[in-house]
Amino acid sequence: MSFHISPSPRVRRSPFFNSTVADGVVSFSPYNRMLMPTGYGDPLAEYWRLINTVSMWDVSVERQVELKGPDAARLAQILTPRKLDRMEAGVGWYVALCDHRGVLINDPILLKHSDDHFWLSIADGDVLLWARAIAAERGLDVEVTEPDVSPMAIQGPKAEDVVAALLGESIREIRHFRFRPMMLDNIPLVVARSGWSRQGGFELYLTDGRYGDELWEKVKEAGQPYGIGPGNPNPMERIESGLLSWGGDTDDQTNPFEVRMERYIQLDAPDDVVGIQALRKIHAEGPVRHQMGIVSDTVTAPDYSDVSGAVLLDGEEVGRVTAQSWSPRLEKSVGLCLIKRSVKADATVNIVYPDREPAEATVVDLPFV
Ligand code: THG
Repeated sequence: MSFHISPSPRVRRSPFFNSTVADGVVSFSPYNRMLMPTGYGDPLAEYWRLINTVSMWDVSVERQVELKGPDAARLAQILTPRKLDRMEAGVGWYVALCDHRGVLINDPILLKHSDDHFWLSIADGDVLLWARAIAAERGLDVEVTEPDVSPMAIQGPKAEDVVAALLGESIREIRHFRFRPMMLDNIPLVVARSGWSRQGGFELYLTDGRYGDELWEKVKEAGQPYGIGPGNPNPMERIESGLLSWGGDTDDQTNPFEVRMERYIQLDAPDDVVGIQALRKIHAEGPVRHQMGIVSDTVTAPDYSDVSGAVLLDGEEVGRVTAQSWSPRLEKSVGLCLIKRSVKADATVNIVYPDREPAEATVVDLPFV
């Protein structure tokens, strides 16, 4: 199979695009009308680099939706059922965005710059349209835009050393999910301790896309002594760690209680929060499904790619597998599923795949590692 993607203004380019190509990217996935690198040709090496040393990722597809103006804090609160009144400037919070049905429509990190300035660092979805529409319908005085901001993630046990070599020892003081604006020579950044892995690390939000290739080079150079190499949000590690992939693990009915986000929902959030009434009702009635892990001894072939299938209990379909991969640390095939709440840990189920032999699996609690 060999094909290419037609160039078009509709497929937006990451400021790191040329660098990722030069470094040998072999696959992309569409995300927020951009291309996210998803591999450099050696999935196992990329996985172990993240676990043992340090990996650098072009995650500029995690676009920012900027809320700016007197009603920015009001809009942020209306958009999420996590209570924001105690949020300080300089922190990021993981939040749920829900629609009026209480369905999870995105799971961004909300970064608070000041009382009238926020970023929603979004997963794959049209939050810009959504936030603008809600702001206009509620008559709020706030500008909602997509600024020139492109995150790069540096993840793994050596990430802190690399970022310290790059930006100085002071970065070691940045606590989990905190951020600060910094200059790297002439390159403007917002530096945060965060990222979509459980191996620890930082995200450098580049705030001027003209410096993409220059930043990539500098990170590569600073990371050389630590064995840095290119990677991407890693499907094996994130399944082992139980990190949510919105749009993959969720469907058009999924509410936050089903995907282990209950600690980010406060039912006493203000009554004007979008979806809060629906969430109170769902909570009172009890959510129907839950996200669980599956472990299979039947699937013994190392498979590094996501696959999906139907989950059957005694011949009856009780849900879907949403992601599955070989786990190099458990040396087993592991996966995530969204299944009926009545099906609990230790249940033995059958997975029926569209394109391979069915397999037996055991339902387990998350995370795996
Ligand atoms: N970084 C940035 N933006 C993003 C992501 C990112 N936007 C899209 C997507 N990823 C958002 N999704 C997540 C999901 C989980 C976490 C971060 C972003 C995460 N969760 C931890 C957990 O679930 O335990 C910690 C949450 C917490 O401490 O509150 O890290 O990766 N810029």
